Amino acid sequence: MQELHTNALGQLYNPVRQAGSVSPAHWHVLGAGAIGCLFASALRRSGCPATLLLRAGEDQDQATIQVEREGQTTQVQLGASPVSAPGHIGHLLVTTKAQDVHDAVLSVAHRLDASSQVLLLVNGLGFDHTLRTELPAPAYFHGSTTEGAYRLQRRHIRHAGRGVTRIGQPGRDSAPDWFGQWRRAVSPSHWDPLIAETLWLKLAINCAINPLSALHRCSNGELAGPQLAPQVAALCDEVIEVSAAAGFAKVTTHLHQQVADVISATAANRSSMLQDVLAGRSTEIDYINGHLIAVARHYGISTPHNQALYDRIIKLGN
Ligand code: KPL
Repeated sequence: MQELHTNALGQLYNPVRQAGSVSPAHWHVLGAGAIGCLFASALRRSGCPATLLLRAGEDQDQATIQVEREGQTTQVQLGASPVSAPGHIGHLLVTTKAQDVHDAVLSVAHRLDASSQVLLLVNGLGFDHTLRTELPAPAYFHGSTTEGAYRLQRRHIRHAGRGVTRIGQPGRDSAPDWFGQWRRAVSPSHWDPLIAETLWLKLAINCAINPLSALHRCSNGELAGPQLAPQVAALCDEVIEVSAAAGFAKVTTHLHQQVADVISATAANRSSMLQDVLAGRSTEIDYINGHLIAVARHYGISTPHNQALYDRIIKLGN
């Protein structure tokens, strides 16, 4: 009898029949935060081998992830491997903070080659330029997700809200072989031929929400109030101007409304940057407003509102 597996939505399926003769990709995961744990456990539960990559000094070959969802806790057993181990990595999922991507991927460079597929599911933009020059061999993919998960304890997360995951490679219309299995594990996932636009829109929205909420230590919803809404609008205006210069005019046509929609849909949430500031972690500001400012500079555009917020976040010293 064939073994049935459960995908992240709790649906049963037969991985062998659905995947044809393709053996499941073995995913290694760098960055065991909330999203890393969520996707690693979903991949494992759907029948893909999945291994957490451990920092130097951590020495174990098994790891357990606990996922709380709608009051129920599921334990998922995965492989574990120190980054310094020798084995080849065919499929690498990177879910670190933007500022950690470069060093994290380089720490497993000896395990990657031209056949390796590296999926960067990371906030912000511009974190991979140096990496791609220093390590050009693997195929790099980008992703963006609206799945809502947060960390309760180490490798113990709550899956608070279902979202959509988009994956793509700029300039590539069709999905690679591994995407069929990925999609059964992490559902719903879409192959996105316009991933560059998707990532730019996410950046645009994050520029307007993240630093303001982090500086005022307020929930996303408070940005809609009379004191902060004009600042959100001023940030959006600058982002729209830079977007037009950078070839993303269409992406930000409705930016004011899109930002208002995200603020209202996530009203009770703390932005990821506020969470970083409150936890004393470094922020992703260089890869959000910092990236926008760098692109603006390239086109000779001044962005005083984004610059002022950038400077204030940098001054926090995280
Ligand atoms: O992506 C987010 C973040 O916090 O980084 C938003 C959309 C702003 C939700 O909080």
